Amino acid sequence: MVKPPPAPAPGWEAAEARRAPAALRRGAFITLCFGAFFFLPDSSKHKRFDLGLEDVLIPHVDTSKGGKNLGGFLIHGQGHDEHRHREEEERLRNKIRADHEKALEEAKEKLKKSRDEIQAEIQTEKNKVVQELKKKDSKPLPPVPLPNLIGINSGEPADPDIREKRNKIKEMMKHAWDNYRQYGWGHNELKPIARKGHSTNIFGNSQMGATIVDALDTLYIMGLHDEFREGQEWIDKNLDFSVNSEVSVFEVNIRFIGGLLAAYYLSGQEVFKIKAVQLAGKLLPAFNTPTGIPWAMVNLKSGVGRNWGWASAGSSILAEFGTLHMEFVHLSYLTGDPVYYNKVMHIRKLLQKMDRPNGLYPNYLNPRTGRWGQHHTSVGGLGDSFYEYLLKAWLMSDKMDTEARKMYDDAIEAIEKHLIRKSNGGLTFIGEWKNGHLERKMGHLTCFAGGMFALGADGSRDDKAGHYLQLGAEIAHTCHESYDRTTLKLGPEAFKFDGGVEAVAVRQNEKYYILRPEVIETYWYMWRFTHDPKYRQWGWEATQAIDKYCRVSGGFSGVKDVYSSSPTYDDVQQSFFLAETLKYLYLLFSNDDLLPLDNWVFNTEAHPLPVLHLANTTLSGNPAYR
Ligand code: DMJ
Repeated sequence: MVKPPPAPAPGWEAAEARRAPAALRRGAFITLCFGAFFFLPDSSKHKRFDLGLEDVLIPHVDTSKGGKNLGGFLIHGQGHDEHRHREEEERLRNKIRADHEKALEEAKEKLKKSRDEIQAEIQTEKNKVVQELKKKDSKPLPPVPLPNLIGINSGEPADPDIREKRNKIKEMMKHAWDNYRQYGWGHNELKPIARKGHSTNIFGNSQMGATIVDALDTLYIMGLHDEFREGQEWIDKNLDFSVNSEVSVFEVNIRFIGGLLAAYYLSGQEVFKIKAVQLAGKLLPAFNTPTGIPWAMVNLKSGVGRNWGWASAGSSILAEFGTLHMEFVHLSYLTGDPVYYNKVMHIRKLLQKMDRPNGLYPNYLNPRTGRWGQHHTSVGGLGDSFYEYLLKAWLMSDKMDTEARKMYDDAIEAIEKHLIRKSNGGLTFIGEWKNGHLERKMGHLTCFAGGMFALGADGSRDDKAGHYLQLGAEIAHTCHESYDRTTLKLGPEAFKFDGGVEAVAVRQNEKYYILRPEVIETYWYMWRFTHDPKYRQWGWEATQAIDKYCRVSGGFSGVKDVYSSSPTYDDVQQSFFLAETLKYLYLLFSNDDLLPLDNWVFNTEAHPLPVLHLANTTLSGNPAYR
């Protein structure tokens, strides 16, 4: 609708009002000619075409009531007025014709340009649109009071021997980082032997600098501040999530969102928070399933999600959709937007309503039907961090989220009853439940559970704290045995307790060590809760073995057979080696006042997030929510 004119010269005003649309049409025509039109938001595309030619060329004149309505302008009088009006229409038509001719001339001029020039113009146009979208994405977040950030710069041990060990671990971190910096910068991971970048399908097909994001908080607590700044600069300038890339929702959440949030809390640098929130927005379409259980993978650009081809009956994986809670609660806390919190609470509510065979959670859940897939249960791969996050949801809420604690207690009771056994040689192990049968095999991944039991001991049901601390110690012992019974003193990927075999890998494809952290993670938790020196001793054995057998001049590599005295390398420096393995080792040789467990909860990728002292679990205590 055109506004009524304020002065008695409607014709002139009308012409002025038409001038802008004519210029717009000229712009639209040129834009259309060179393809950039497709980068415009839908609303502006439509706007341009709504101002069509007939809008101007066919005036809305109604002569029936002795007055004229010209595009909203009411013109009174006849004779002289009508003549003036016709003249004005004529002038307007001429002007429009002239504008069109000019536009055509401009278009012809453009077509004379070289292909390169035209492409450069399209690129400029695209960049402008991308910049505008970016500006929209990075709108300021509401100020939120920061939680208690205690013990960020402490931990220096007084004992010179411990200090020396800690320095050695810092040196290993520098070796891993410097080589990645030199040979793999910006790639997701490093191939330390080929000395080039590496990636896997969990990160999609673009260079998202996974090692940089995963390593940031370790660099920070080790005091490697120049390296931290390099990483920050790369993230600021290069980390872009508007890419046509299909990523794992779980991996991106634990490594990227967890890593960015931890870097934000430790350093206070806003860029990390902004990037975490931008990325989280890109993961949200994964939740658009009939049940709200997210897909395993999502395309960051299109938002299209799907599940792994290998998962039972098109299912989502328990350890993946069940390992979002910590990060998503923090996202809601920092943004004041409950959307993240609601997504993870919806998953929890759905799981609470479901029947659980023997009280156990199967690893597979179909996001279309809401039904379990195969009845396999594991505290290792496919199940592990779901249980971890139930406990940590409670801890992170300052122990207010008692619903999570209850779910954890119930789950652990069922696990103890059906999955935990003692071997003939007296080693406590956690097996895997497969369709009513216990497989007497334990994965390296499962070894994290020793630390989890110790962490959950305080606050356990029926005051069984001593029992759970003991269970943690037994798992730590078993996992140490799995290391000690190898040639390299590094643990295999999976080991058996069957047919006379105890804590030893049997199949060739289970004999590898890929720089995983879980055993060291458990040593560290056990150390924090008991201060038994054997945990530092075991941690040091592992440090020396890694340095001896996994270190190469281009970084650190996994090894293919821990029982071979001349192992071959897998040529991958995993990002979790910097995020977790080296961080847990460093913490093991630091004082307890570095990241104290009363104030910090580590996500499953070892990224520390502060305890949120909120009034209750619905986050209604968060000022940003009001
Ligand atoms: C890490 O990415 C996380 O710890 C995850 O929960 C499982 N495993 C790897 C490291 O082994």
